[in-house]
Amino acid sequence: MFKKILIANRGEIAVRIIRACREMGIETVAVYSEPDADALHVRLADEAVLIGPAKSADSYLRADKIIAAAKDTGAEAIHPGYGFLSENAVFVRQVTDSGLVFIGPAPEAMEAMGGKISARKIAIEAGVPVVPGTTEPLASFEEAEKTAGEVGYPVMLKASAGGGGKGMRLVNEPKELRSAFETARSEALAGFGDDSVYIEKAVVKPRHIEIQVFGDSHGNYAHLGERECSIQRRHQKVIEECPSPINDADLRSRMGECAVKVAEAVKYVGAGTVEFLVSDVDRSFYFLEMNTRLQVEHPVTELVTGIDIVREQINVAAGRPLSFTQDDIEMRGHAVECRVYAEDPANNFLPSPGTIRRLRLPQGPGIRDDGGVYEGAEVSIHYDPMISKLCAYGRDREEAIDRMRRALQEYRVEGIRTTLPFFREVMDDPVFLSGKLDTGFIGGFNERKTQNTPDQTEIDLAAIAAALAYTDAERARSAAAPASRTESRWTVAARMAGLRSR
Ligand code: MV4
Repeated sequence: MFKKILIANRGEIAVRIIRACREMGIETVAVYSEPDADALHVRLADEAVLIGPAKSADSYLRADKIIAAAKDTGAEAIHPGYGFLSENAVFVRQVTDSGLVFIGPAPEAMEAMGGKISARKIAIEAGVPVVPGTTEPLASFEEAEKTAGEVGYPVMLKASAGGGGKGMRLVNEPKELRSAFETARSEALAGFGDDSVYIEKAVVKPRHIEIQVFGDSHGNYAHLGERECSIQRRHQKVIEECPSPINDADLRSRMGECAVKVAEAVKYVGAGTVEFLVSDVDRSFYFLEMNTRLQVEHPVTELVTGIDIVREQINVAAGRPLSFTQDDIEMRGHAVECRVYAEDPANNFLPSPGTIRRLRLPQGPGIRDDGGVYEGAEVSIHYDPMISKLCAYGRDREEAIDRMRRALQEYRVEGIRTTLPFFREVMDDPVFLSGKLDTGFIGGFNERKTQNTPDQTEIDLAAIAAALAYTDAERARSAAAPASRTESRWTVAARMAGLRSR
């Protein structure tokens, strides 16, 4: 087992990994950029190495500096966390060529899953359902037209070099196809320097459900159930939960088996996540892609299965077998995660950097907050503005949401704006509470909000109506009392409604 691990990341995930190392008796080395000198992960690590200025390209993405820091401090392994270099096969090779262990999959597995087309081909060969469509880029509009006719509308045109929702176009009927095809190609060329586009049948209002998988270097594989990740904003997950409200044991085992088949196909070692689109119509599911890293939302799986995913990653990287078999895995209870961001929901979620003047974190039954900040900490503009992942665990979904609602009320941050008010509203949203989620949830939530929020005229009229009702009551009372100078009812009403009387 490693004696010392370097964490090549920052923020809450660096803190999370340091905690796992500490519990395992492993020393930790943090790396940090100049603005992160006082960051929580630097404070918690046993050692810390400055690797550069604020810009990620000059610090957290500088493979040479990270590897040098590991060599200089005698760290035997590097944990990349997520983001930054966590899915960079070149970095993995540099780490292993330097005689260090990369805590994650082999570069070949990373590369096999890195390209969407190659990942699709692997899934097809593994007998895993993919969305019907082409696996090679379309050679012509005629081929697009032919395929669309075969799979049926609506279809989705996707840029081969796209990803994360970029370079996708939904086509609902044949007459739209030609212009959509031309536009998709020109956008792909402009966006990614590669105009190749492929076509799939569109899964309408899909859920995004992902399966946590694990492989070790002894040929063992297992899945840790699913996570519901349909609540996304601009293809960024916002709220995740485990298990999915629609998954039952049968769907879970079928999706889990498919996820394990994909992992086996690339001899995957370590923690990975296989993403699926799930149709609410018939609960059919389709392979979307595989993420070859630890996911932000891993805590909800940890809470429901009891498995410490980071600990397993470290054990597997050290050559140990998985500490569990598939039969050991059971889903118990329900967990929900809210990604708390330093963004202003009242201002189109614009980042809200600054100093956290006051911070009160929620605690108590069923609450876990994986955070990377403290009172007085700076939320920088240089990096992802997530300040913590608030998780609530309960015996079932209802209890988990009750606890999340209570925790969101306790959670206090002053000095910056956060997405906390947004989550407080979602926890009372009838569609969210129903569990009938799909990737269009946030769009629908915003529409419901707009519909239920009266516009200013309605507010003024309500105020005047209230004032008139009040003056009527006043007049009735004064009619019973001695005569006195009575103002016109409009003057009184205007005064009551806070409007200047004309
Ligand atoms: C789709 C789809 C419907 N049908 N493919 C979005 C980003 C990338 N992961 C793939 N995405 C989608 N692919 C077909 N054939 C709907 C989406 C999609 C989506 C998927 C998962 C999570 C959020 C999403 C938001 C919009 C669209």
